[in-house]
Amino acid sequence: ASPKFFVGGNWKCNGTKDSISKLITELNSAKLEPDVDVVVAPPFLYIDQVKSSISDRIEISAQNSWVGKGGAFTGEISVEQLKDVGVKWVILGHSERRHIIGEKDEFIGKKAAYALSEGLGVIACIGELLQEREAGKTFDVIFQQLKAYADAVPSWDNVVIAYEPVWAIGTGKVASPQQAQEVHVAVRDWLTKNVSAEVASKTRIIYGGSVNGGNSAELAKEVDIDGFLVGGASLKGPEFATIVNSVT
Ligand code: G2H
Repeated sequence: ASPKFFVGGNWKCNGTKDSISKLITELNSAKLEPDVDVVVAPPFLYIDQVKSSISDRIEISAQNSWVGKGGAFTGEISVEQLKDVGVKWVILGHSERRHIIGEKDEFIGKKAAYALSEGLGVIACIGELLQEREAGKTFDVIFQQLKAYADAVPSWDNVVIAYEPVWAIGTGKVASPQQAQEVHVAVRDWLTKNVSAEVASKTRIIYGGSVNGGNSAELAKEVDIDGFLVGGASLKGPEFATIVNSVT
């Protein structure tokens, strides 16, 4: 059987108390297919507001977490604090953190290991830049990113891998279903060879990068696409529900 479909909404650095309240009302009244894990990742500041008003049907993710126990780390948020307010997941290794903030593979691996050891699920992002794809280095890049997670994590039980080609993020230029499927198969093969066949078959590999209500159904037909990480289109409740319901 294929692993359970997983759809995450990454709200990034968007929203106000009012717009988020409207979005929650939309999400709470949307009809969501039951056999899908649905997660939203609000900005830290609004997590409490979301947690207290969103349906229990939807779990909450953070968009980042500190690499170890909290303390004197100005501006950071610890895994313990996230758990305290009811967060179940954290997105790590997002390309915006890799390429804008400068987070490196090893640091991301450590963050994943710490979050998992404390019981959070990790949405572990990977993905190549346009120039890397054009240079024929897509697989080298994603295998190196996968290795950094594999070297660090104690177990893959609570990990969802998000393949997000950087050239498709927020650009409106979605990967074709075939392009995404090709990489998802390569990720699964890599897991078989380097972790285990069991982890390869159980781990959800979701696609992110300009997913919307108009392209999710085609993408979801691909055998190795086990869900989506959605940015822009997750800010609209009805459209996000359409993406959730594209499960096949
Ligand atoms: C990729 C995605 C969500 P968008 O970053 O993580 O964003 O759907 O806006 O391309």
